[in-house]
Amino acid sequence: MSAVPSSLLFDAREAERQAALDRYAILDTSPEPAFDDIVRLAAMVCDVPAAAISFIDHGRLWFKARIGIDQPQLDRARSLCGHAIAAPRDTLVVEDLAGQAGYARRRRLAGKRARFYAGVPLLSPEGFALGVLNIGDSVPRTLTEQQLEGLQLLARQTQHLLELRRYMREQGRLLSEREASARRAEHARDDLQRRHDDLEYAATHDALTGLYNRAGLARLRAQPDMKRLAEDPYVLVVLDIDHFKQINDRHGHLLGDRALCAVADAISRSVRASDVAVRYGGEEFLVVLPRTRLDGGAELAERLRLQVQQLSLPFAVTVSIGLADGDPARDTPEAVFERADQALYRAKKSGRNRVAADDTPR
Ligand code: GH3
Ligand code: MG
Ligand code: MG
Repeated sequence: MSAVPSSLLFDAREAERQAALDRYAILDTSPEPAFDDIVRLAAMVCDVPAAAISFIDHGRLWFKARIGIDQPQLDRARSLCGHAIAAPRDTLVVEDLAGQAGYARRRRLAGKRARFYAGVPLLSPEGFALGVLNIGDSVPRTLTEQQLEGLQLLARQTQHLLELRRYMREQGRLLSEREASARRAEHARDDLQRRHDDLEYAATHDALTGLYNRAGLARLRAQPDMKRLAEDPYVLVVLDIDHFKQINDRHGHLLGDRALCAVADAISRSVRASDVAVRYGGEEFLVVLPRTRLDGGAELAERLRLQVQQLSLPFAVTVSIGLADGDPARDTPEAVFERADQALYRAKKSGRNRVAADDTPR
């Protein structure tokens, strides 16, 4: 088995390191007080003018927080931090750059005025060196043991901060995903409810006139407040357009439809909010008047008859109306309808365009 060239291994690890850094989504973000505080503390503890939290991103060194450093980023090849992460477990301390072999090159690397440098690598939980907490000075320095430990503790705090920051971001992302899916579910529920309402409306209303249809009447009768209303005496009005077949034959079906709508509108205008108007058949309508006596129902029916007669249509339209009163304690709805229908028959027979009230002895 041939050995893998070490530069390839390095490249593979470097790609993983870079990927680990990218997962923090911290590069090129705005300054954050918690990171600024750590940098200030590092400079105070070590008594130096310059300190930074630096991340090594491809070919550059980018500072999340810095004091005593002018540029927001540096060339990676020209920075000592780039070297500090080569040994992720170790703190790199150079007390005097001038005392080192190759000082001229290091001087270039660390900045023109730099003589002192110390950097603690910042590690991800998997052990990748993401960057460095580093300090520097323009004069040679020796850190006390306490200062070195302080710098390392601050590096550890920076790592905690990075993990916390990533966790918070992840939680924020999950939360907004959850909110988005809750919003989607709510929209879907509203949509379904709307479609259900539309279907329910279409099933219970007459498409031409907008009045209730038979199914709508049945549905209404099942409703609790209607049930309560239906415990009291009521009047049932049955209304039929006169010679409607002739209207259709003479003026066409479309004008016939217009007449139907005009009659339905006249009914809607004449009734109270608690009354229920239904298109019961082709040109037949029902009106239920809760808590009404026969004479009151007859007055409404007469008003309605006149209103239809006065409609402004290209031809005359009249209606015949029959009505009967019902007491839920004694009468079935079918029996009341039968009596109202009989009255309507009498209105038709005695010349149409009139109102006839039930007069059967009870
Ligand atoms: P009467 O005075 O005895 O009630 O006579 P009529 O012609 O009104 O009664 P008939 O029952 O003979 O005719 C009703 C007509 O209503 C027949 C049918 O074509 C028409 N019709 C039913 N539904 C509609 C509709 O939706 N639109 C139109 N234009 N006509 C309809
Ligand atoms: Mg009819
Ligand atoms: Mg008719």
